[in-house]
Amino acid sequence: MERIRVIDTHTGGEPTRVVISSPIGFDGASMAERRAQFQTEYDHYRRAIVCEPRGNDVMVGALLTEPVEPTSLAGVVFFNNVGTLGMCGHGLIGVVAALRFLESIDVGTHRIDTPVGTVQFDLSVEGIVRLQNVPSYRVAADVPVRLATGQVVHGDVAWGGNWFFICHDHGLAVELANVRQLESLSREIRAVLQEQDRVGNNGEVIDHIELIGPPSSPHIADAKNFVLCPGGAYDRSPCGTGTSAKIACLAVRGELQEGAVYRQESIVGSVFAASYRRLTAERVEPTVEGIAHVNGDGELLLDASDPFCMGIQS
Ligand code: PYC
Repeated sequence: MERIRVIDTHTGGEPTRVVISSPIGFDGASMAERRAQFQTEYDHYRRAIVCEPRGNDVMVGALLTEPVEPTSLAGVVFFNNVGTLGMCGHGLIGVVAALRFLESIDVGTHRIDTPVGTVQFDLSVEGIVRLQNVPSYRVAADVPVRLATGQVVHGDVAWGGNWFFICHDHGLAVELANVRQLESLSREIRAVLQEQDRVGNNGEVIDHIELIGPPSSPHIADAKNFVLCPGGAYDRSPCGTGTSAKIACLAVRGELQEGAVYRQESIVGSVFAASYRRLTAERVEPTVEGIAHVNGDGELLLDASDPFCMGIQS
C-alpha cells in the first residue's frame, strides 16, 4: 500500500490538493525539467491524486518539491485531470494556506519556484496571499472566432502563466444559472482556435477560455469571469493566471493604470484583487491577492489490488 500525504484547500471555491510527501522524486535541475519528468514518468500518480475516484475534474494538484533557486522556499508542479499547468494562481494561494496550516511558513515575503518562473508572495497574519505573478502579456488582439451558428466572437490571446483567449462579446450572461451554455460556448471557441492553429508562443495550445461579463455589483468587483480549464471543468475561483492575462490586456489597451486595483469576480462570486507593475511597453508583472481555506488533511491510500487505484482518465 503506497501512501501520499495531502492537504486539501480551496481558494474562492476552487480546490487544490497539495501533495506534501509522496514516492515521486525528481532528477531535473529546473522546474521545467521536473514538470517534464512528472509528465513522462509519473502520470499515473497525477491520475491517482486528482482523477476520480479520489478526485474529480475540478481538482488541481500541487506537488511540492525542493526549491531550485537558493532564495526560494519550495518548488511546485501543478496538475489537473488531463495534464500539468505552467502556473496556477489559486493553486499557489492554496499551497501557502497548506504550509501555513502545517506551520511551515511565517508571515512575510517568500518565493516559490514554478515551471514558468519564480513567484514571490507576501503572507499576512490573516492568511491573505498577495502574489507577484510571472510576467504577463498579450500576443494578439480581437481575434475573430466564427461559431457553428454563424456568430462571430472576438478575443485577446494573452499569457498569465497559462494561455488564455479572453472574450467579451460572447452574448451570454456570466451567471451560474447559465453554466452549461458558458461551458459549451467556451469548448466550441477552444475547438475553433485549435482548428485554426491559433496558438500562444512556441506553438503552445490556448487551453483556457475566459468569458468576461459585468460584476454582480460594482461594489463587489469590476468584472465577472467564467474560465474553462484544459480538462473541461470551469474555475470556481476568479483564476489567478486568467486575472493576470486580463490585467496584461487592460494595461496594453490603456484601460488600467499601473498600481490601480482591478477586482475580478468568479462565476461563484469569489473575488481576487489585482494590479500590475509595468515591466516594458508590452509586459506587466501582475499582483493577485486572495485567500485559501484548508478543508482536508489526510493520506491517499494506493492499494494495488484496487482496479481503479490509479484513477479513471476521462
Ligand atoms: O488560478 O491560475 C489559476 C487557475 C488555473 C487553472 C485553474 N485555476
